[in-house]
Amino acid sequence: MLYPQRNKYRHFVDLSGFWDFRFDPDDKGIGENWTTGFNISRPIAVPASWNDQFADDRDFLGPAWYQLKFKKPSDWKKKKIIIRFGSVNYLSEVWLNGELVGQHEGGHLPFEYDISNKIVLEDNLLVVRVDGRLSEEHVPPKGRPMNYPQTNFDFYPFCGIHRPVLLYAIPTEGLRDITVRTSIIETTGIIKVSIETDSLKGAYVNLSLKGFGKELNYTSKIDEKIQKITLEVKNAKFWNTETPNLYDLTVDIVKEDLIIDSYSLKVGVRTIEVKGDKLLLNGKSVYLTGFGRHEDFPITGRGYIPAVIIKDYSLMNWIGANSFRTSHYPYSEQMMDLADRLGFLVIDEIPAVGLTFNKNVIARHLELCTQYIEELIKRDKNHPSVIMWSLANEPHSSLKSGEFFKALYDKARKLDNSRPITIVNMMGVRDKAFEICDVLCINRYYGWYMQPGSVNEACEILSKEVDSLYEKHRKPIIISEFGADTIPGWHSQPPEMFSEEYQVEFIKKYIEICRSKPYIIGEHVWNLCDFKTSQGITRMGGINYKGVFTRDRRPKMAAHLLRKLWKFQNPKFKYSY
Ligand code: BDP
Repeated sequence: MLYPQRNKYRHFVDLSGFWDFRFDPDDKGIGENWTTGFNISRPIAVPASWNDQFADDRDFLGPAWYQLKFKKPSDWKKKKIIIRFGSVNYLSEVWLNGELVGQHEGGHLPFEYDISNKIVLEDNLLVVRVDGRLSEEHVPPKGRPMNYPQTNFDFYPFCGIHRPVLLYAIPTEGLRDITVRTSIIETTGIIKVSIETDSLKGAYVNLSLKGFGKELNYTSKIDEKIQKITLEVKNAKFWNTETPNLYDLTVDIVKEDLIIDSYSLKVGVRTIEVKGDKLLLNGKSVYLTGFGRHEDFPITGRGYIPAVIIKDYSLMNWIGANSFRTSHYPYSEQMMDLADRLGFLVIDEIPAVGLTFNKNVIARHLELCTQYIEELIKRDKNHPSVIMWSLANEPHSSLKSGEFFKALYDKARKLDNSRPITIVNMMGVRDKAFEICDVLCINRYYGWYMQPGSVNEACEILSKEVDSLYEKHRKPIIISEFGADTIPGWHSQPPEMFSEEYQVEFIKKYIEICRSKPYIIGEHVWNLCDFKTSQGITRMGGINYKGVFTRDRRPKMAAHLLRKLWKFQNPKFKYSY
């Protein structure tokens, strides 16, 4: 999937701004034809969740309606015109000038519609109905009445148009997709490029790869829908966490001596593989330090805010993190682009959190998870930063999950055989799903939910458990979550739960265990920042306080500890050249 781009042949406009909005508590919008526009409304910011923008109705999850009037740019002639939504949570339906253009399920992945035949030059009216109500059939699913809103997952079910809505124009015939795979032979970088075009028999594709004072060019005649081209870069500058070198690849389509389409892409030459109990980046052992995160910020909820992305990367860099997991859903495309540019390793997760394998929903959940992994790989396949796909976070069952995840794993493997695949688990040694994973990710809270207050006892249990897991599976293990709720400014000596001292002790002792086991290849603290979740007796003020930074990004004591451990006391296999 090619992100919209601006050049001589491709254009886009960002429809972000203030839109018209209204709640539809009686679900009467369709019956009353709001699809053709509605008069009563209030302004809302797009992109952003709707929940915290107003003084009322924070927990209203839908349906709700958005509308926007826009004009088509007058110079977009003879173009294919597409409307693209980066993310809308959860169900969406889109109408243009009263005509339905499409429906989408799932909150964190892009979707787009060809509106060439529906758009007019002046007064276009775009109407979007969004429904974020929770349901057991959805992924992620609704939970039991132990929290409010009733989620089966621990983050607030923010709703709305969360990422930019782009209107874009591309040539009616031209490039449709580009897939890049890289490998390394000694000092040579091998770049395999697959280029998908409309059927343009007789036209040519021109490739140019530029970077580090070199330029490689290649021309090939278009015979098939997909052209496969291999470039060899001698003495290549490889991509890694310390020097995230990126080349500029440009693909031009040339028909009858005229360029008719062009697209540019950043390419990082790197390999990633699991060998024995190690994860190898460019053939060298890499050890992950970092976090599970959330896309979460006051007022804007799960909405895309460029400055927060920059701040989070800056804090992760300050603290010495080299990686993160997109817990528990895919993050924005801009976040992924910056991971490439700044040299972060990403475990890229679909929004499959809280799966129960209940027999009434299992088939629908598998369909949705399959759709999500397809959409995710299509979107993120070209990022050198993506080192692993994660098929789920903490699925509930140990028995039924085997078959479910085998199907999902096979799907992901078929779409991308170049990256390891994992499932982030809480079940432990009995879990069937672990048999198919390439890397074992486990979330552990001994010393918090179990053995509360006793970090030493917790770590003894953890130590034994990881040994038996490794004994059984002989695969590398990442402790993908561990952490303790910590009220900023709350202190105690000796350390007690909820104090900053307890979080420090908890994280320090877990990290000692990680560093004492050669097969543990990563430590991801839960969470980078405090984040909003549903209300419940374990979540004061509806906040999960396991962040090492507050929700407004101020460090707790644990942040300074991590900086010391990650930045200045190098982990066991710190990646270096
Ligand atoms: C883990 C979940 C994560 C929660 C965390 C917690 O993966 O989403 O936020 O527990 O309880 O089990 O803080």
